[in-house]
Amino acid sequence: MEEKTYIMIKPDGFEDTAIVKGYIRRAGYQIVAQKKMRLTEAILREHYDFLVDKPFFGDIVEFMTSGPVICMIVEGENAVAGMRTLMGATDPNEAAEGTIRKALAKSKQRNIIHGADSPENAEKEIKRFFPELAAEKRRVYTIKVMDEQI
Ligand code: IDP
Repeated sequence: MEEKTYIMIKPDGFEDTAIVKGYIRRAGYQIVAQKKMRLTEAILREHYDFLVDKPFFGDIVEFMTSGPVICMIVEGENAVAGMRTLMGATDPNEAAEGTIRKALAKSKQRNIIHGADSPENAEKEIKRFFPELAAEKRRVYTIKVMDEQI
């Protein structure tokens, strides 16, 4: 099934943006929208609402606001589950060979990349990080936002 997912390169992956995009494209997915952004604590409280009570949440905010992120909408056959597989386990020590986190991530927290874990969350996250698409009054899933060189 052709679907869209929300992917985000975290601040520790910014320097490796081209490499990460290479993984995504070689796996057969298309990056149909992308932008560089700086996150705020407010958006992280929404995005990681299931983690706000964890003792390490402050570290997550510090890490995720420490530099720019690359927000992407990635499209393809079973993109949500497929991208989760390509990313690898949260902890790079547990990630399978050939995955992005195995190759590039440093720790369970500094793990390079985020990917939505269900089609429902993908839709929510696309709306959260690409609110300008809703304002376009076109279907978010058919628009190509920008293809700037990053
Ligand atoms: P996921 O990114 O693989 O879906 P989640 O469990 O949803 O993993 O956690 C979201 C993010 O929060 C992780 O990618 C990681 O950056 C951070 N995180 C999760 N668990 C821990 C932990 O035990 N220690 C430090 N950071 C964590």
